[in-house]
Amino acid sequence: MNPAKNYDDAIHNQSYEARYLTKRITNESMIYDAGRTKESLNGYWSFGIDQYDTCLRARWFEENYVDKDGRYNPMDFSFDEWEKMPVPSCWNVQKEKYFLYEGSAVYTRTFLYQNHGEERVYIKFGAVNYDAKVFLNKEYLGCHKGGSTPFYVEVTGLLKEQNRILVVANNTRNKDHVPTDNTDWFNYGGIYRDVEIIRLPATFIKDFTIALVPDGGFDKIRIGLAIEGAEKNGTANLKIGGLSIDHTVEIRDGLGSAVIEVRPELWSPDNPKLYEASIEFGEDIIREKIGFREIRVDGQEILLNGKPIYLKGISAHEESVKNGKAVSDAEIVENIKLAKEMNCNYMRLAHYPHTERAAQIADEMGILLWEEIPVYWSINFQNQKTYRDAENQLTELIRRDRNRASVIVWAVGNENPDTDARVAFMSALARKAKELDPTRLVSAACMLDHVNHMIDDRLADELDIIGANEYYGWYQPNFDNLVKLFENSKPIKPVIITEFGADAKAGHRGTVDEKGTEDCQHEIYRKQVEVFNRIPYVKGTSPWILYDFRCPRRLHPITQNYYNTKGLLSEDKSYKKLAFYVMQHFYEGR
Ligand code: GCB
Repeated sequence: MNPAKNYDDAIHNQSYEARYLTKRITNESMIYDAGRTKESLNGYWSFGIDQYDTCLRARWFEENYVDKDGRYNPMDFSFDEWEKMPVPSCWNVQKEKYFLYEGSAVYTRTFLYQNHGEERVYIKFGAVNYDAKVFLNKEYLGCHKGGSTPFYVEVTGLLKEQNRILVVANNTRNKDHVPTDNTDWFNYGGIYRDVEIIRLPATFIKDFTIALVPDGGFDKIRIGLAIEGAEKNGTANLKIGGLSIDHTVEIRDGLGSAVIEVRPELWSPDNPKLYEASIEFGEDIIREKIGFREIRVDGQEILLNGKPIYLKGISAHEESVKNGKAVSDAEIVENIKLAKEMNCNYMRLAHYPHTERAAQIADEMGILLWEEIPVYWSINFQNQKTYRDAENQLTELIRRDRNRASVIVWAVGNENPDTDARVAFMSALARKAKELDPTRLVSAACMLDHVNHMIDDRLADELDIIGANEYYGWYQPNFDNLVKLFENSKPIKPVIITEFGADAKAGHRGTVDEKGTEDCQHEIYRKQVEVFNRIPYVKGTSPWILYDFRCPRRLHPITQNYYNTKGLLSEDKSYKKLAFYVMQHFYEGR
């Protein structure tokens, strides 16, 4: 054994992780970046699977680290000789040997930087699953937890002409994480969304909200601003060309807000009208396309722009066979087109925040969205750290997407057991969502009482819409109990059937009783929609799911083969199953 080589590891074997947990990157360092110019750090990064976390233990990021006693802890290779991995991407789909890998991987690249007069600089990561530790020029900058939301690292004063950035990305599942170690989807790994540099002036717009005031009048827009930097007082200027708005907003102690009387043309799935808006403060300017619409609940009705709407939806994971979670714009457009072909006006983006591009594209194409955080099944509701992690992910999602007209629902979880700890945990999240965004609806996909056949969840008190997942005809074999469930339930709020469905291998045919066939799936869909049509308080559905998706828990060799086959299309979306047409027909008539 070479003692020098193992020196650091031996000392820190017990505690090396703790060293990196002190600096957390949270929503506090978030900056509003939609509509800003950014520079890409995407491309081919040097990449190494680091199964034993040697980078963190032996400080590879310091590149031949010498400890305080002068002992030398060498790296016996150079990063530049490593294999290359595209960023963004999921390592699982880049090489077969990485397909099932869970653990740490080191990503690093060099880049040149020249100051163009900016005084603050950030690096944005669109998403890294699950845990990311970021190093710049041998210095540790911090750790972000949460696999689907963006994070921002300030690098002001740390950039040189030649720089090395290094990220340790770790997708190990953990019972205290959000999601926990057990889910019904594939656990992809890597830096799978864009990495970008953002250059800013000394004082800049840190946060920006703009929305129609949801009072039923459609004649007021509220804008909110948060400024960071030395100049905390002054005036900001909002311009919306198409509405002849040129409005001054007073900024005091870094905050400003204004209500502007104006009657915009309203955004809806049928008329996805977007206005070009710009907001300027000092040397900083953000330019964005903004839609204005109102979403509200009145008794058991959901009102879009004051009119009752039935949410004709479909659930979708963020996945493609080729790219894993690193879906392209073309794939998002394809999904929305397929949903529209099914006559949908709405999609449920399950079970975690999808890329911000999804909501931006939905704004353009006109489809309503449910966005969700991965408070999925039995996470550790007792653990305060788990709560903080969930709340941070919720905050990062809402602050990222709250100017998107397409997004109408923030969902705080899916199918969680009804314990006191869970009710407290998720009620706090629902309240947080309302605090961050009073203009949208809050919901959760609730589990039903399958003993008494009732929609009965204590969390419902905190929700605007009750989401109900039910699998009558599939996991609950006696279909008649679905009718009982609706008879027994007396919700005072709108209910949407957030999930129903059945497995069917594409092209696999048989009788309606043969599980795993398209015929059985078709029959379950046919019976389901027939019942929904008779229940006045059901105000929408988002069946499970648009297309088949990878899932390590699905082992049936013929009908599953490590895929959840509840899709209405095959996993590559090339084939529509019979049930697709049931939904197309059902939605056509609503
Ligand atoms: C559910 C879950 C979803 C699963 C689905 C299934 O209730 O919410 O994530 O994939 O059931 O297929 O069992």
